[in-house]
Amino acid sequence: MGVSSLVEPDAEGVRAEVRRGVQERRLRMLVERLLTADGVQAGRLREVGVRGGGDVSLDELWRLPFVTKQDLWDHYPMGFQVDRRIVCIHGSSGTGGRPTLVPYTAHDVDVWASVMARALGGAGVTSRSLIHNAYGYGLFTGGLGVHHGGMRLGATVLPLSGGMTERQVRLIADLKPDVLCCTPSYAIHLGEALRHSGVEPTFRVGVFGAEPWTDGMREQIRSLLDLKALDIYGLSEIIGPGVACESLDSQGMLNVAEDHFLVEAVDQDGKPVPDGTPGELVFTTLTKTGMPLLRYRTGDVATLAPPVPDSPRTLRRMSKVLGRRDDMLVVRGVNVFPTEIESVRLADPRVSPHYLIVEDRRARPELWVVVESAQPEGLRQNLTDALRERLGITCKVVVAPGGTVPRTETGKAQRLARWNEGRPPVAGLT
Ligand code: DLL
Repeated sequence: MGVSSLVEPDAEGVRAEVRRGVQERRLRMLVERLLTADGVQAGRLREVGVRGGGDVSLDELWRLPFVTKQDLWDHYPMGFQVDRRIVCIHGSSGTGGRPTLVPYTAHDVDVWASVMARALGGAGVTSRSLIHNAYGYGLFTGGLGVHHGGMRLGATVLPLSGGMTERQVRLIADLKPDVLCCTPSYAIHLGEALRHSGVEPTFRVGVFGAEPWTDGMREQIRSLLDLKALDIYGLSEIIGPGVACESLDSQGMLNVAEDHFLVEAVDQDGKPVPDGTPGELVFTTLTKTGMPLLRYRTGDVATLAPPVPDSPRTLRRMSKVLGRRDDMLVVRGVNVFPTEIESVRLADPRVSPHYLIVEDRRARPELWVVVESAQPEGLRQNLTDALRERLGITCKVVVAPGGTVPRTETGKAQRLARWNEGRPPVAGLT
C-alpha cells in the first residue's frame, strides 16, 4: 500500500495560494452569517469593530475573539445555533457530566460525509471495501460520522457500534471485513477477543481515534490485528471525526480538512505558535451553517506542519494529539501528559494494555500508575525507574493482577481518575 488517490482533488490537491483564497472568501461569508444571525458571536465581533465580512482577513485572524467550551456550556443547550433548518443533533457527554450539543443542517451533514469520505479514501478505503464500524452510534459522532463517509465513498458499512464483542468476532469470521473503524482501545480489546477465539483478523487498514493513543499502541494494534493503523481526529463541536485524518502517505501526521476547518495552534495566552511547537488547536468552521464557530479553542495540544513536500495532498498537517490542556497534570511543579505515561507502559512487554493513572489530590500531590501484569517480578521497580527517567518525578506504581482496572467496552477508555478524598478509585492503592 503506497499513495492513496484523492477523493476530492479540487479540495485536497489545490495549490496553497488557491486554497488560501477559498478560505478567505469562506471566512468573510462566515462572518456575514454570524452577524446576520445576531447571536453571541455577532456581539463579540461588533465589540472588536467588525461590521461586515470585508472587515476580516486571514492575516488578521488573531484579532477575532475566541469561543470556548465554557461559552457553549453557558449558552446550553442551543445558544450558538444560527440556522433553524436543523436535521440532527450530536454531541458529547463531556467532562464533569456536562453535555455539549451540536445542531447540524443538511448542508453540515453533507460536509461531514465529504470530509469523512476523504479521510477513509486517504486510508486506502475504496468502494469495494467492507467497513466494520465499531464506533458507538448515537449522540456520539464516531458511529454516524464513519457511516456517512463510508456510504459517500460507495463502500459497504457494517453498523456494529461498540460492545457485544462476541457478536463482532462472529461477524469478522463470517463477513471478512477489510477495514476496521473504532477507538484504539476497543481495537486492542477486539484483537484480544479474536486471538482468544482463534479467529484470523481480515483487516487491511484501521482508522482509529476519539481518544489519545501513541505510536507504541499503534505497534501493539498492528501486531494483534495485522493491519495498517491510522489516526483520525475530530470533535463534535467542529463536526465529529474527519476534521483531520492520517493517510497512507502523510508520514505519521494527520491531514487537516482546512478548506472547511481552518486550523491555528496557540499558546496559553492565545498567541500563535510556529509550526513544530506544541500549541492548543483552534478551529474555525468555514462552511458550517447549523452551529458555525469562529476560533474555537479545543483544549487539544498538537503541533502543526506544512504538507509533505511534493505530495499530491496539499493540506496542512497536525501531529497526533499530545494531550489535552486540562488533562495536563501538574505534579510537584512538573507538567505530565498521560500519553507520556502510556509510552513508558508500552515499552515494557510485560504490562497489559489496561492501566489507570490516578491523580491523588488528598494531601501532597502524588501520581499513581496502576498496571496489570502476569509477570510482576521486578516490574514495579523497573516501571518506577522508567517513569522517573521520562517524567522527572517519582510515581507510585502498583502492579495488579489481570481484571483489576475497569474496562470500557463502549465509549472512550478512561485512563485518568482523580482521587480527592475517601476510598481510592481502584483497588490496591495503599
Ligand atoms: O471523539 C469525534 C471522533 C469520533 C473522532 C471518532 C475520531 C473518531 P468528541 O466526543 O466530541 O468527538 O470528543 C472530542 O476527543 O477534543 C480530543 O480531546 C479527543 N480526540 C478525538 N480524536 C482524537 C485522536 C470525537 N485521534 C475530543 N487523538 C477531542 C486524541 C482525540 N484525542
